[in-house]
Amino acid sequence: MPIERFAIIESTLREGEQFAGAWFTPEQKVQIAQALDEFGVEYLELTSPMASPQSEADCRRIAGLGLRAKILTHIRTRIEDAKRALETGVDGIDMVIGTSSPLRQFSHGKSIPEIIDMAREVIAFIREQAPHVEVRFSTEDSFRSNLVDLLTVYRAVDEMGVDRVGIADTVGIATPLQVYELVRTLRQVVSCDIEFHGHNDSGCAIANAYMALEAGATHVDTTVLGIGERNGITPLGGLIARLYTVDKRLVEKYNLPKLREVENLVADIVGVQVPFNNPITGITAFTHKAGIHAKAILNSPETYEAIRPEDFGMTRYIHIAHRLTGWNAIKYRVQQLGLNLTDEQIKEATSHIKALADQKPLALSDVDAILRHYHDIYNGGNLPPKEEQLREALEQRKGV
Ligand code: HCA
Ligand code: CU
Repeated sequence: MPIERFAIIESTLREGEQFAGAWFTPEQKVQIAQALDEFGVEYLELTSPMASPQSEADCRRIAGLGLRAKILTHIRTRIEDAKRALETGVDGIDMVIGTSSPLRQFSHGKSIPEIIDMAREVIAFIREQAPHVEVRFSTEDSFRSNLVDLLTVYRAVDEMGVDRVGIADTVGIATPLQVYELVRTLRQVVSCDIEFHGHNDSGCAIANAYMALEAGATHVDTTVLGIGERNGITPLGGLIARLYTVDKRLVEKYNLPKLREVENLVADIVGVQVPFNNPITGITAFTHKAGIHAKAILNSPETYEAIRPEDFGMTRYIHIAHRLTGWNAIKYRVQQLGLNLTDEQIKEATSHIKALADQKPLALSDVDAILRHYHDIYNGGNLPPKEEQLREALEQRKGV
């Protein structure tokens, strides 16, 4: 099923607040909300106003900012939670209840018919009090829930008129195929929208979110850098990279160059580094190293880049100071430095660089020194130097 339409529910200010390192001040929450709004996510999900007095105040404040994104808050399936949520002025309410047997047994202790009754009461209350407010109902721990139980609950709440049902891989165990199959099945059972919320305990959060969309889900939960309970959920940037490489047009609606700024902001606030291998914004995401790669990239970046760094305000880097380097990449550096060397001379310098790189790690400044030296030798005296003279001259240089 091709992805026709989808929206991001950005939960850095809810799931992200459950990250071990997160302690957001009200001002930081506003900053994060504004940055995500500028990026263009369709929804922001906020911590329940029942969590604490400050959480309630923050919810009201962000709901009152007049952002483009719709503001949601996340509650238990209870009337008192729904009441408090409505008082904050949010655009929508995401309610949740556990349906798996571990959660039914050890958390709330309710049976499936009791869960349906609770949902009916809360949904009817919200519909009656605030017909314009979006309602979503989700089942926590969906992948450890009995399929018949799950579908029974979803069908019931769909008939009660919710806007969306949510599937949650709360403990991060679902495989992409399981997600696909569950969403496909659910798509046949309900007529409302479908949301997917996936934890990353087994490293499948991006793949699972993508498979949910492929199977017909309409909404995906993300957080910036994937922060959340334990090791978190689908990261915003990773989902964007996944969708971009399927079809760039899927993510054209977002302000892509803003991604790095949003990630840096959240990384600073929660006291983590952006991982070196983060999709798109990781420090090595556009660094090319092997000679074969560097040569092709210099001819045409699409050879080894599935993502255009410029689309995200990033730049590529060609790493040439190592033993895997090639003469084409070295030639590029010669041109950057404005040196005058023939292809043959560059090949000779490249052999030299490779031989040195076998002895010790090189820095770019080492390569530059070698190239400048070759330039001086070949352009200073008119006679090409003998190999021994060259080696001697090079070995005399400190740090080479
Ligand atoms: C949690 C709740 C939740 C809710 C997801 C949802 C989960 O366990 O903290 O509302 O769909 O992962 O189940 O984040
Ligand atoms: Cu979660």
